[in-house]
Amino acid sequence: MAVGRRRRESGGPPTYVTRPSLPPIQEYLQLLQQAWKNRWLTNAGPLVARFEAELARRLSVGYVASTTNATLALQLLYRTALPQGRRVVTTPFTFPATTTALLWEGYRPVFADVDPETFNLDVESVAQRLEEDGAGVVGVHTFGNPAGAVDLARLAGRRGVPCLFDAAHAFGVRLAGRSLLALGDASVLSFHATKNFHTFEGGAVATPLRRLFERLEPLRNFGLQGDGGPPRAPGINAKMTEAQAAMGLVNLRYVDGWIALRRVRYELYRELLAGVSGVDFQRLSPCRYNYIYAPILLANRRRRDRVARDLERAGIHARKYFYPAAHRLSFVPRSERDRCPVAQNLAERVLCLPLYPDLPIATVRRTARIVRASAS
Ligand code: T4K
Repeated sequence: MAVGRRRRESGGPPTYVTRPSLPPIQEYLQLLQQAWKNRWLTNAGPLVARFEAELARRLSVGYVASTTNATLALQLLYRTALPQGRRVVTTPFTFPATTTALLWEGYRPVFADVDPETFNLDVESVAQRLEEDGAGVVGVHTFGNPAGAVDLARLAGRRGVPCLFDAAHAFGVRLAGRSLLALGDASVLSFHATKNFHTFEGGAVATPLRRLFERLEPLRNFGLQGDGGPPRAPGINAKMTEAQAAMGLVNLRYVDGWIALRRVRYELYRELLAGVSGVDFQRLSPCRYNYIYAPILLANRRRRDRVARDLERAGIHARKYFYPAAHRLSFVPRSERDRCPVAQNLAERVLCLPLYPDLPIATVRRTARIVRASAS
């Protein structure tokens, strides 16, 4: 009903914030035929093994454990790397999964504030919260931006606590020629359909640390060690299927091209909105970026909501990622509510514009025109 109304008002189909990138279906079907031939569909099949090996090579990281989705990957990683039941310092400016996975695993999330320009954790603020008995840090490369990650890993190293990254947005990002996934103890990638690289649903833990990988890897398969014996730790079912891995293997052939197409559209937004009063962009660290989202920062909440409404009327569904900020979620302890004014401010001002490889250039121009008219 709502979609039908939007179609009429805009005179065409709606423009979503993103659309899954799709390879030629024949290539996917060819790989699926292998699964049919093998008659092997899940539980560490050959396509999953091949996908993990290709990912590790492609992302220049020692060990990769694929999973059903990134949320379960976060849970497995937290459980493996963080001391049970303790306080963990993390960011409020993120998708709820970063925080809810901590809660599901019985940790207490405590929030540090973020940098107003990069949107990533403010290292000073993290240092302060670590003082209060923080047992680990979970950073996020927000919208793929690696800003501050090196300093965060260094700080955690100095304090002797694990440093984990929710790298759900960071597929393909490289920093000073190195994989971002080499930083810290481990990182989690998301291969959800809406990401720049996907396996329908999917995720992975990537780590340079062999021992961490060896402890985590069996947990995604009920804790079974593959020796026919009983589980030695309470695992869960977080296995990737052959159908997901097949999608990943085909998409690996196309992802660089898709990123290049995203880049053209992202840079066009920047060009068209440069100097517009009341519109700012996230400050990206110098890196090989992946152009996964196109966030803009409006002057205040009222303007942000007005721009979103005007776009919506034109059939363009921009998204308020990430509103509300995680420290304001109803199930987070009230004592965290007033701690992070910068994150709160960002949550009220950020709007993600449509961005995907085949987004028509004319739609980028139309979106930018509406933003220009509505933002100031
Ligand atoms: N950590 C961070 C920092 C994350 O951002 C996320 C997920 C996670 C962890 C957890 O990762 P996973 O467990 O999901 O692997 C979407 C995604 O579902 C979610 O993966 C993502 N972050 C988040 C930022 O975005 P929604 O609720 O905004 O999705 P939805 O269904 O509204 O889709 C967005 C738009 O995409 C729609 O308006 C239309 C379009 N779309 C979507 C799907 C699924 C399509 O055109 N086709 C599709 O198949 O959460």
